[in-house]
Amino acid sequence: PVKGPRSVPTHERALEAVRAPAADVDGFVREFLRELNFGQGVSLARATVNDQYLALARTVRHYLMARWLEAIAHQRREPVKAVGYLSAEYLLGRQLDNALLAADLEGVVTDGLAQCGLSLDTLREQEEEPGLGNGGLGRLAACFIDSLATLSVPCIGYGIRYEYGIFRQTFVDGRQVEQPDTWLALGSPWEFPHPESSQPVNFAGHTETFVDDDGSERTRWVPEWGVIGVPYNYMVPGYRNGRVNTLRLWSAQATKAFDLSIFNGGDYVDAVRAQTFAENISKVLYPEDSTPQGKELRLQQQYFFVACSLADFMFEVLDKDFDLTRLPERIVFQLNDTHPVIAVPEMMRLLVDVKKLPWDQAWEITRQCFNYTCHTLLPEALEVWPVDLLRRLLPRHYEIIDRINAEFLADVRARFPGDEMMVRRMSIISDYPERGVRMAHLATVASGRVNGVAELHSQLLRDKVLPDFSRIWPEKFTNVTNGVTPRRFLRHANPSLSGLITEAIGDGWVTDLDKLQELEPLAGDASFRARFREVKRANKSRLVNLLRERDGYELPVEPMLDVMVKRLHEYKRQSLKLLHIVTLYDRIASGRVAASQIQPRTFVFGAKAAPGYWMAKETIHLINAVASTVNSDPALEGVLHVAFPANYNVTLAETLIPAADLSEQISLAGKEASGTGNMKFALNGALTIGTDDGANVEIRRLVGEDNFFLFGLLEPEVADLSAQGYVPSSFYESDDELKRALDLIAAGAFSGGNPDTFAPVVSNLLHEDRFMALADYRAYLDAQARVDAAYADQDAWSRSAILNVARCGFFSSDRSMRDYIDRIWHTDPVS
Ligand code: B1N
Repeated sequence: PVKGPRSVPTHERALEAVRAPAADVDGFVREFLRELNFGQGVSLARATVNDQYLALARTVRHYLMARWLEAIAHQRREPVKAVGYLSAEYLLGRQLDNALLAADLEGVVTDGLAQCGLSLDTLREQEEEPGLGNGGLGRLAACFIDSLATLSVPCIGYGIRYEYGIFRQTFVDGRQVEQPDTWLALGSPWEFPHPESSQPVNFAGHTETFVDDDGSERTRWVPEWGVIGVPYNYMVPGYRNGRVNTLRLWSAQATKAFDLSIFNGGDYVDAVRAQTFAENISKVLYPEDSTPQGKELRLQQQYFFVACSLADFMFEVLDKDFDLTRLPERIVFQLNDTHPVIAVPEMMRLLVDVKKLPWDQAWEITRQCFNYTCHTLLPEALEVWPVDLLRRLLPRHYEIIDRINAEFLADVRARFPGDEMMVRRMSIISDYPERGVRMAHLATVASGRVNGVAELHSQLLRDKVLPDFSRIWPEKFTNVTNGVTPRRFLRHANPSLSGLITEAIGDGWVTDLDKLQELEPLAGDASFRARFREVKRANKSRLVNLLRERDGYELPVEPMLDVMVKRLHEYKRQSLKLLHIVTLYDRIASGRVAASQIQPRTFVFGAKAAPGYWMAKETIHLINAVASTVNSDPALEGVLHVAFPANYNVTLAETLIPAADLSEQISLAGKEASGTGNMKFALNGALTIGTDDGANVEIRRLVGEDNFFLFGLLEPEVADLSAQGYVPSSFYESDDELKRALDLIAAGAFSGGNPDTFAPVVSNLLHEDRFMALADYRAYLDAQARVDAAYADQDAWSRSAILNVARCGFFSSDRSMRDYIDRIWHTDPVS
């Protein structure tokens, strides 16, 4: 019962209760101190930095809360079709600055904290970033939900609340050592747990048929065990538009029934162990990137979050009695790679077994609700679940997949009678090397649209990865080139450049990045170029300071800053970058070139290797070894430096990218699906040295070939060379500098004279070199010589850099979202 004066209608009082605090300094200080005293339970005098940070975060939340509740209420009153983004990863980065930017509170907060004798700079450093993703795929999901909120498109992001995100990387004697990421340890002020909206999730057991009340034969799943999914909500604020969407991450908990039965059995220790077992499901993010982990726990994670999310949307967000035949009018689920594809049989199970819809009708609904984005081209990276495992863990889902497959193959046979090879190639269930469920095939069969993430990738996806599918369903396949959010990666990360841009063209670019085109004439303005160079220099000195404090590097500010940051993977070819550095070192060390003749450069690497990826970890060791040799050579002081700050993450990227002059995007052509780091660098005024791969192709086309350093084999040439039989040692034999560089590493020049240390890396390049680093070495060095020559003319270089900024508006994730909306989702914004 509602207490209080009757004259105030309930709904008005409810609205009053969520009115935001006054957005001025006094209003902020009052609210902040209230949070510190009553929320955190400390006085200002006794508060630790962590207390202050937590109170600040909660205060900032208050400013967004009314909008959030309104967005939820509005969706109930006047529902429109929403996007359900299903992703096993969200690499969010720090939340505080993003929220301040969205709510336009930075000025008020800076002044208000100053009145309390505190500094925003200190407090923001206290935040542990939620690293709930590995790399590009997880960061893309974070950019997409940011853009949807900014476009006022209703979206629920669904994922997993990993207790441990991507590991914290440390180096011990130059080798990677992983530490657990305890991002929740000091409190997590951005999340809202909702245990009352928990969802049960079942596993294992068997299925049985039975005769229903109406006389029809049905199947039911009798599971063996289950867990509870507890949702944690996060605000996803749009940029100054009053829209706040929701990110809902699921955490696994033991069910009461589960441990009670064991408690009652008297075994307390077993009961507690059972709890641990259940809660393992959301314990840790798999640290694999661009490769699947075929582990049972990973399949449990996938089904866990997908089952929670579908039930949440279908039975909580929608009314329990909603007519599910109209489901496609209310939701469109986007499958972020194959990780959530088990959602397809789960939806069929809900519709057929739980809601008792006829199979064909359920299939019709399901097909209208899903679309699939593929993020890879590496055949070994496509998920295939062993039939035995899937059947044991999700017996009913296996039956459903089997029936989907049977009906699909019947269709293929009808269209292509007698072509049993084609049937085998297309089957969702493969027979070889073991019986397995090909998740990409299941996704393609069930989805309205299938897209790649850059033009080249989408074309190769059609022609090489799923050629039979694109032949029977050409209209299913489309491209949506990736994008990055200009809020975090330009406006927030690069305040100096943002200020310069806004001064020149106004601030409309923050939500309409095509406006950057208006900078184009300024590339011809000498005084603008000079100011642009000042900005770059200031960003470099900000980075040099950070790397001194964070990692103990002493780096000069003047040299060209050459950056390669991305996951460590052979296909991305950090080893090719190393061969360039070793060659420069060797030219000087051998006296072939005087140090004074070299264009000074500082190389920065940032890269985590999957803990089980041995060759990647050896490469990290080699980068660190080359760095310490180069950095300790007095002859190279001010000429060549190499920095490899540990634990590259979103937060470090925000300082690194704005400082870069040169962006390294050097994957073997046809291997990098898109890349998104490449976009962030160009947008911040770095020039790219890159292969004809992924989104590099589109970046080069847009910025102009004169403002991009292209090199290397083209994708068809890679295919030809592979077909001929690639012999890496032939390149070693025929290129003296390449031979010298590899010999230097092999001789122990970077390992205190020990030839064994890096023998495996050298031998791998010489005899295997799956990604043709040696074949592209000479072209790469030639392109680097062009870079040096171009950089010598600083004025011309900054002209090119400004043109990169001016022409990269296309790579806003706002544009990517508009493409998804127009071509795939057909959703409308809320006014
Ligand atoms: O997705 C990014 C692309 O820009 C990159 O080119 C692409 O490599 C990346 C399994 C992946 N593809 N596949 C993954 C990540 C985790 C995992 O467990 C695969 N990541 C990509 C965004 O489109």
